Amino acid sequence: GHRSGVFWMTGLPGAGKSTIARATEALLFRHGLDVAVLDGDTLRARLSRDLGFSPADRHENVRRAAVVARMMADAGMVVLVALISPRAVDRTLARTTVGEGFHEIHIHADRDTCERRDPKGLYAAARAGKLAGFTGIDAPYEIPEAPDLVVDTTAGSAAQAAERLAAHIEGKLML
Ligand code: GGZ
Repeated sequence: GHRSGVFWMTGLPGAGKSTIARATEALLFRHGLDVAVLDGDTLRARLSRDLGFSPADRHENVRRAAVVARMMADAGMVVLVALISPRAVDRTLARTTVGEGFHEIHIHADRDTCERRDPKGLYAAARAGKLAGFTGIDAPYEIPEAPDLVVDTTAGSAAQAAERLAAHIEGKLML
């Protein structure tokens, strides 16, 4: 198919971005869409190995992801981008870079919930002073002011969140 769009999933570490992106990808694939996930973890291991977590490096990380997402959408794909992208100004750059078909999705859980989940132990490492500049502890996360959709992951399952996101996406695709 040629139905395309970029669905930019921003949120705190541990909010559920990667999990929901993967579950949503599976749902959309079953519905016959060409869909791909650009995940912060994977991008940083491949495209952005030279980048760390300073504000400037996060900015560059977001910029590169937006460029790649745009190219994939131009090729006819539904692109799910799962990046913390903590700064509103960087997300605005992503919106501008992608252009038509950009949608901002806030994957929301409050910081305490994310910290309790701590899937990779990074909140604990940050609390212990072993990881400086960790988003939510000693680096900022700016809550999206006017996202296209907020997915609250504190209530309900990841599968339910993915159903909701997939339904939203299917109503927003460019033809
Ligand atoms: C935030 C960090 C940090 C710091 C390492 N701050 O749960 P994870 O581990 O696998 O996903 C997080 C990932 C965040 O990369 P992004 O590319 O999404 O970030 S950004 O959009 O801000 O550029 C986390 C891990 O990297 N990680 N150190 N200090 N997350």
